Amino acid sequence: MRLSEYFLPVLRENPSEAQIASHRLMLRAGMIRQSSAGIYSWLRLGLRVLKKVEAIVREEQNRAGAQEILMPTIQPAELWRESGRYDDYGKEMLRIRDRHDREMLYGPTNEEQVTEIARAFVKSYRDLHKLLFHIQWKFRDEVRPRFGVMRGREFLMKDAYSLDIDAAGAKHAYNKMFVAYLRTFARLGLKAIPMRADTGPIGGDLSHEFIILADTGESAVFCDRRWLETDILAGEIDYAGDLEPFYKRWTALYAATDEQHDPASCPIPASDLVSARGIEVGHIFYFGDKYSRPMGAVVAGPDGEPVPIEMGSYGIGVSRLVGALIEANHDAAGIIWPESVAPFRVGLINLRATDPRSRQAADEIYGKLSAAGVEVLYDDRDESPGAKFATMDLIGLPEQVVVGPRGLAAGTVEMKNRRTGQRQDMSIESAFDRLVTCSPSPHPAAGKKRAKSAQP
Ligand code: 5CA
Repeated sequence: MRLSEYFLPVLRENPSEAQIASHRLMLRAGMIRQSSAGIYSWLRLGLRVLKKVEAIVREEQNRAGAQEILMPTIQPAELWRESGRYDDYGKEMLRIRDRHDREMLYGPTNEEQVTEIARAFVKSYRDLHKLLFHIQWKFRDEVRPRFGVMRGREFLMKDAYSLDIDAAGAKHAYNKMFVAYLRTFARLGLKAIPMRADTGPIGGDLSHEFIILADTGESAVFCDRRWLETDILAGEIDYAGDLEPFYKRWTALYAATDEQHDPASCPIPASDLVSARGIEVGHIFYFGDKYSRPMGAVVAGPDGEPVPIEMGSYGIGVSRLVGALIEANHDAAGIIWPESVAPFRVGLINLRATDPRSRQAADEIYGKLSAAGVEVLYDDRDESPGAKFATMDLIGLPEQVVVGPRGLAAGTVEMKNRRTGQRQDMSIESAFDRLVTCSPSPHPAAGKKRAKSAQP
């Protein structure tokens, strides 16, 4: 993509309304535009990242055996009256009336909607187990929307719902999502730590929040330092097998949010304890028959007896993750995207757009990289080198290739790694080789055979 044609409305000044790095950088890098409090348009660069995050979330849901559907954003109030949550949910729920004066609402979550689908179609224990998910916009009229997409009113969530005949089946489903979440966040380059949590308006008695560590996170968290050394992706996962040992292993390591942590009763010595800041990016719940019983989602059990479906729900804040990724990956100059979600892998800078030789060389590199399937954003604009460097650093593409008359005279271009800051002059061929042959390897999990080492 040529920057001269691309819609990238970067801001030179720091927007005054942004209090945290991710909000400031998303506005400055032209990723989002506020529409009203907590509601945003996603511009080109922001949407590219959002879609990449969404794709990784989807792949890991599929891998765990979850099946994608798409439920509406607007739901009938009636369903929420059946579960008893219509009044409980309070002012966070946006209530709407249609032209026939029917009460509707913009879904803050979808337990009721999925329970309605289950009761319509799932009639026998033989139809279970099922794990359904969708990736859909939610609306919560938060009292204090803030920090950009991190606490929005309209936000994109992946929410999955499990349907099982008994508690053992439901726990297996819970474990599947537990594992899938650890894998999802690890693939995004984030260290996510599951912590026991309150169930709030969703309900139930088993729940974990997944919290990623970031210096600017909203809440204080504490964890065993061994968490920092874990490699979730090293092990093979058989989702059909017994996942309880995996669950036990990852819940045995101490981790607690500020509210739950009590230094006096902490089970590990202070020398093993890491104190950090965290952002909640996922939350999973097991709530049994909380919705199925009042809503009549009942199946025939093995002896024909009626059994309410055992359920759980599993959320990931997809749009929040874009902000969280920036909180965990930035410096004074801007964003530093992990390879897995970078909007483009390479930023190609032509330092002298008016110099025919530079232009020809940069055009050629751009053409070859694009043809080789490398995602390149090519700064072909007639701007000062300083402005081009600043824009590239701000938008945080992992690799930069700088083409200019001086280097070309010596037969070289400059490669810069955005994260390490390391620069290296190299021939065009070597740069090309490095970018094409060292393209991010297909994720280890994409292969069929994986090492067993990290299995408990
Ligand atoms: N029904 C359950 C699970 S599907 C549920 O709604 N859980 S939740 O309330 O914890 O939300 C799931 C995830 O959505 C959270 O972990 C968080 O990452 C994200 N999220 C929640 N509220 C917001 C918000 N206001 N802005 C951005 N993301 C949010």
